[in-house]
Amino acid sequence: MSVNPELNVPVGNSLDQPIGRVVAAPENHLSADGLETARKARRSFMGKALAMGAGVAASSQAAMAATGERAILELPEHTKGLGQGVTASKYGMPSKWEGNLQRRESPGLTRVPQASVSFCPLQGLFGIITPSGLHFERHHQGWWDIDPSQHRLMINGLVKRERVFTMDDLMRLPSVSRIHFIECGANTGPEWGNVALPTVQYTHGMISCSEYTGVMLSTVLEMCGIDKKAAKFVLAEGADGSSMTRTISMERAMDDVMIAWGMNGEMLRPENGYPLRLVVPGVQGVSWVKYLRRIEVGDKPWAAKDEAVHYIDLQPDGQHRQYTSIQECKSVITTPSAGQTLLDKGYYNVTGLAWSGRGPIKRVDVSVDGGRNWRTARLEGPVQNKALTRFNIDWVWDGKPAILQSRAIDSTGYVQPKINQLRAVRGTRSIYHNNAIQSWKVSENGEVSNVQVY
Ligand SMILES: Nc1nc2c(c(=O)[nH]1)N[C@H]1C(S)=C(S)[C@@H](COP(=O)(O)O)O[C@H]1N2
Ligand SMILES: [Mo]
Repeated sequence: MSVNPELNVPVGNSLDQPIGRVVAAPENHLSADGLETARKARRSFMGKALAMGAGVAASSQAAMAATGERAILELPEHTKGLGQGVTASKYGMPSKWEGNLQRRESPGLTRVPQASVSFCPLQGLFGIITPSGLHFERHHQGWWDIDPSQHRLMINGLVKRERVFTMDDLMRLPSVSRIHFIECGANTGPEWGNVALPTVQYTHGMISCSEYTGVMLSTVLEMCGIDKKAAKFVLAEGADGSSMTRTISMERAMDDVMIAWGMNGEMLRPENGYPLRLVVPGVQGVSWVKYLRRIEVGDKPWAAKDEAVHYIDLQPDGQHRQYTSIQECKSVITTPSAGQTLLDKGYYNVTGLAWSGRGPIKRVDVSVDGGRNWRTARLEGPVQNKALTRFNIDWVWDGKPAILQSRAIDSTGYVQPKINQLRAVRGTRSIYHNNAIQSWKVSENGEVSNVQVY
């Protein structure tokens, strides 16, 4: 089996994994006091089972021998010895066998790690939630671990009462928890220029999905008394050296934007904006201001550098699209994907992720012949608003070359476009906002690679 060293889950391995979980032994549910009783009960059960007849034992031994598997034939060390003590007073970490599953930097993408990207290993993840230690990172001037007791959020501008909040002030307010994706506007950007990055981690890894906890921005703005007639926009500002400021319409600000301190059940990670970040569901990552320190209410867009000069799309006619905020409907197959290798012909569960900045995903279709025929995939529910949605579909590979694609449709009826449809409208000089259908080629030898199909 040949596997790219950066890939944690070669396709072969994921099929080798047990399909169901072994039912937990009863002692798993008992307190320490109950353990001895449970052990005795188990011993007597096993004794009875053994006594039930040598015939059963003999045939099961024959079956075991036939497997030729050491883990079956011999009792492994860990069935005999004493395991490790509880993992108290330190943060629990993933298994050492999973160490290859890491965020990765794209070599040569940026000059310094403080103004760079680390990509999320989508090929190794299950479900829709991104483990916080694998959340993609995008910093313009490096990250900070800010002392929350010193951190402040100021609300100023067209409000009746300008206010400064401490973290404690904010965390007393009515809170909500919601699952949303965040995608950098530059995700999949190199595909505009036909640059075939080698794995889904690099093509699509500037997306992650978490459960965020915080207070609605509308709650805080209402506390300050916004001037309903004049107030049309808000400006969000971060406390790092990047002078990250972004304009958000008042309509959106009062809708589903959150001031979040929580991510996946714990405080935000420093890389992702600890202790406070803006969550702007459906909108490109740059508006999700980290280390949030100020929100100004105003009557016109600010045209800050990160919206006037950066994060704009150069069109074929030489003009730029500005304030293109919403991440349009998009999807990608994460397994099998480029860099992985199919071990053999036969059954595969094709799986991937779909999302839309406009609402929930309605349907995902999958093609194995480069877009000639499509079948509808199974969505893993519950399907959530402006969140990643996991899809699966059965596929029996006949060993011949194949081209795998997925095409998502969102609740507005919008259908994810092909790359040539996007190029016809937007040209080839954009960096941002590429939501085209992704194609993975499966070669006869099972190797999967990144190709473009027009
Ligand atoms: N203060 C601050 N906020 C920021 C940035 C930044 O560099 N500084 N980067 C932005 C960009 S471009 C993106 S894509 C997202 C990335 O968020 P993440 O690092 O949590 O993935 O944060 C946005 N918010
Ligand atoms: Mo970004």
